Amino acid sequence: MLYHLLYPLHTTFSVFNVFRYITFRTVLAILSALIISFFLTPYIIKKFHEWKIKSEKREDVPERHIEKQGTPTMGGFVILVSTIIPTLLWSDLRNIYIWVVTFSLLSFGCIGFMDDIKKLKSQRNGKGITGRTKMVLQALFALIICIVLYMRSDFITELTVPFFKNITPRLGVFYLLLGIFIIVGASNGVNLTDGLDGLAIGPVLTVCSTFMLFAYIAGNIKFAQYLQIFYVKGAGELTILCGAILGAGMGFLWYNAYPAELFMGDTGSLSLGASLATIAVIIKQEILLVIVGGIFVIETMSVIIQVLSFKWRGKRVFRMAPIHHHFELKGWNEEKIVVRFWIISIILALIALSTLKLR
Ligand code: 57M
Repeated sequence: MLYHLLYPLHTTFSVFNVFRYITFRTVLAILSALIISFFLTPYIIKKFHEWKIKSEKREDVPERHIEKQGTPTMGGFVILVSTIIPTLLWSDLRNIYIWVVTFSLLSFGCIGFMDDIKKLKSQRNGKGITGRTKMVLQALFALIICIVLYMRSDFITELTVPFFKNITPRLGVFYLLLGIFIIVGASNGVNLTDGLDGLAIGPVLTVCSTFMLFAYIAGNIKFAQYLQIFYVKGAGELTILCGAILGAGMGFLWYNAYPAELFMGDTGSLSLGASLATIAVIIKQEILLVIVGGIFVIETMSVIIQVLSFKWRGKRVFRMAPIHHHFELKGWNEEKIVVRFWIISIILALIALSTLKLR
């Protein structure tokens, strides 16, 4: 909104011309998201303590988690507020992609919110909405997102295969299935990862920073042609949205770093995962998400392997899945696991960046 108010003033005062630039508005989005998140979170923590919005009590957790019970949850609410306000302030609101990703944040945030509220109401068994209901709602919202994108005349149903510039399989209508799979998968991947202080938000920040750059390049015809990636008209505005997630995420991490004063809850994890995947679908970097979001993939795979192995062989592969619990039970410190996972995530982001030149 401020963009629409301030930029037209450039005809009278040339200084306002600066609001034309995506880079400048991205910096403003990062800073305003950081400030909102930084100052709103302590207030929310205080209120959530008063309203008893605290994480559930469970007995089946590694010992160290017992002392975490009672930590306020649903911090995703602050992440959503401090992402959406700066996005609305600094981006071009005529851009469809801004609205699609905002819808993704809000719709998956609502599913998470319903789950968190249900868990709070059933404190004794910590049960949220059923897995089936969650999955149906996720698939439904992902379908809406994919259909809106698919209906656009300029939507590309080809896939970018990292490292192979000449291989771009065209999926046609099957793209819808892939899109739904990626959005639902990423949403659940972030959710499964969110089990230690700072563990999920760290990789979210690296994915988001990487996509910030890719969105900028994809939306700029000269850069896209030079780096031989798909040009997506209008995708550049998503740089601002990525900046807002980055700022909001850093503000959240300030309080979620060990020992966490607030958890993001499903409200945060489901919405962040879905929105990053939606951005990947728009900027045509679906497979790259698997690389840069490798931590979420590893965590999800560990659960799948564990469940299948137990079903078929009656034996566990890991001491406990998702894999961060395995390292905890091996005696690694929580901070060590988290920082090591962050390091892996940064390395994966560097590999993702290298795909711009190695192809
Ligand atoms: C929810 N919730 C955290 C917090 C956070 C199929 C199965 C693998 C599902 C999985 C599961 O339920 N995963 C999703 C995980 C919980 O955190 C809350 O949940 C939100 C995220 N959804 O924002 O509100 C606890 O995690 C800890 N935490 C932190 N710091 C944070 O910043 O320390 C969270 C955020 C918090 C806190 O202790 O209370 C969670 O882990 O419960 N289930 C599992 O993960 C279970 N695994 C399991 O059963 N493995 C089996 C099979 C099925 C694969 C096996 O290995 O044999 C574990 N869940 C729990 N205890 N609670 C097992 C141990």
